[in-house]
Amino acid sequence: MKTDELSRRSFIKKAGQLGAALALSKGIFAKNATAQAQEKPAEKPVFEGKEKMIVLSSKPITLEMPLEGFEHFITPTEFFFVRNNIGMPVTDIGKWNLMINGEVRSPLRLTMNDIRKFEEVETLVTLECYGNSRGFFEPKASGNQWKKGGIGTARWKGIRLKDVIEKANITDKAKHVVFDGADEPFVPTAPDFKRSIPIEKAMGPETLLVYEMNGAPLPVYHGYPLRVLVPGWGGSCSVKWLVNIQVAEKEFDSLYMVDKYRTPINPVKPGTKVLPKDMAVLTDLDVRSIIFSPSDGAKISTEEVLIKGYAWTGDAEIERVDVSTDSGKTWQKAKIVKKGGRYVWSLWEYKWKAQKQGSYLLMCRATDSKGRSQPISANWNQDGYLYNAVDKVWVDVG
Ligand SMILES: Nc1nc2c(c(=O)[nH]1)N[C@H]1C(S)=C(S)[C@@H](COP(=O)(O)O)O[C@H]1N2
Ligand SMILES: [Mo]
Repeated sequence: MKTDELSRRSFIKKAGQLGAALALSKGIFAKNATAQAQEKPAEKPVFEGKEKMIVLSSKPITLEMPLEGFEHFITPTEFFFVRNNIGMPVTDIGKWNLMINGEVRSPLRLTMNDIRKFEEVETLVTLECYGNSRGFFEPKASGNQWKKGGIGTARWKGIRLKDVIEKANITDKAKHVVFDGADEPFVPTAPDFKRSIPIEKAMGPETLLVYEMNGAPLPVYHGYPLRVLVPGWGGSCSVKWLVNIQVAEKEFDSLYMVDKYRTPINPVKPGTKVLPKDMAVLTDLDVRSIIFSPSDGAKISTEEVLIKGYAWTGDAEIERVDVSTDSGKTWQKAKIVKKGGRYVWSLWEYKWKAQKQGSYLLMCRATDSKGRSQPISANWNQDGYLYNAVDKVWVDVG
């Protein structure tokens, strides 16, 4: 989707150019400040408001949450991961509107004021990139090498997508809903980021159009002024900087549907290349749990330690989490200390006291209400999606 020239500028800055980056991060554009920022390329990229993040890539911007971010049940915005596939647009709200067209009897063009008139919903939702933890696949899968931090939980405020779609009055042909954001590729020949979800998920009461995150207007990084939020499904369904919702008969056929975000229909041996026709578009997330404390390689004492982690899943609920402290020989039930419920991660703990010094392999495994559980080694796929093997953390007790 085309916006103005400013949309292609990124948030990269270097120390001493705080002003320009700050103006950008707030969506207040200062023309000469940005020109300066561009003349002197950043030596080490730092992203305003996201200084504590691990930079996986700067163009497009991909920022991973460090382990310390997991200490917060609701992820502070400064720790919330960022995944852009192409550019990042800064929207002038005075010019912005949302178009709803396609297989509808009454196409709509809504301003932010119109959006605000629908019934407001505020809820916690955990968002995870389909590629989170790709960095753990063996052999290596191509793409951003995420560890555990391609996930976060925020308090989102917005309206139900279903209310907007119902107002537009869909035809009998409506089977999919295509979302387009204002972001553009860095080169005109590269494909735009546009994705679709099936109408059933779009009409689910959980699927939202959100304009607030953690009590503040949606930051530019996360889709200002409006994004889709598709709980339980991978982050790529939750299209940011939304400008168009097109109701369609068919699944959208862009690169981001036909080539990416697909997984083999039948499991394959690690390293096997599969053609798109033998793959299907990803839908809901799989069941998963991680340990965030202690961290891998940590040195701990023979005193009692608290093993802490999260568990989450797709269109289901977490039923239980089991922990092993002896390389998977025996498993004990962890205590769920904060149950997130559907679409929100659950915080769990397990008290453990090592009997003697040595190296220990800690593991965790969650089970969900669909009866799904985590495999010992991940289901390998060439693009490294949906990594959900039992988490493995080595600790040294000494
Ligand atoms: N318009 C647009 N929406 C997008 C993307 C994008 O590149 N462009 N990236 C998607 C992907 S792959 C993910 S994982 C989530 C990340 O959301 P976040 O950056 O707010 O954490 O946004 C999704 N929405
Ligand atoms: Mo993603």
